[in-house]
Amino acid sequence: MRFYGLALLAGAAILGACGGGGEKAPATDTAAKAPEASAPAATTPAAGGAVAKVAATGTTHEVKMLGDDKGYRFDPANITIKSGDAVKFIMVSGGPHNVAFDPNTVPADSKAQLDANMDQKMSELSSPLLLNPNEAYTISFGGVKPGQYPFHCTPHLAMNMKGTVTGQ
Ligand SMILES: [Cu+2]
Repeated sequence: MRFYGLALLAGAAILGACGGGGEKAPATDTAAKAPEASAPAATTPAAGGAVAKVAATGTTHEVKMLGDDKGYRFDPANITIKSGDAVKFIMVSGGPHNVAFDPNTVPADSKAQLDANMDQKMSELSSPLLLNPNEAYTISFGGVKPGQYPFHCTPHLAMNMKGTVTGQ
């Protein structure tokens, strides 16, 4: 009985010693080095001739983006706004949808301003894709001159998903 107990104690002591000795490699070495390099570079607007975004000050008009058994469409497709208003495009069904103005048809003297007013663009005058219902993308027409601004949905251009913002 007594030997048995001692043996257990000795065993525990050895296990304890082993456990303590096993911690010699500090865990911090490996974790520290990886995720530093890719800190997002601050996107400062280009220096020469860059146009600053102008926030909307007027009404926000809503346009739904739809795709169902009636086809792919903006609703309403044609809207009339005042300079300084905003247009909020809301993904309803049948996405992904986006809003893209054709650089060739946008009035030349407002192209840079409209482009500057669009956040997170995929390319010039082209919004990101909206994937999920109730996602929305708002474009300020602040500083954008009166005129016709035809737009389309890039994924559904061939299905005639188009509209026009008329600025007054
Ligand atoms: Cu679409």
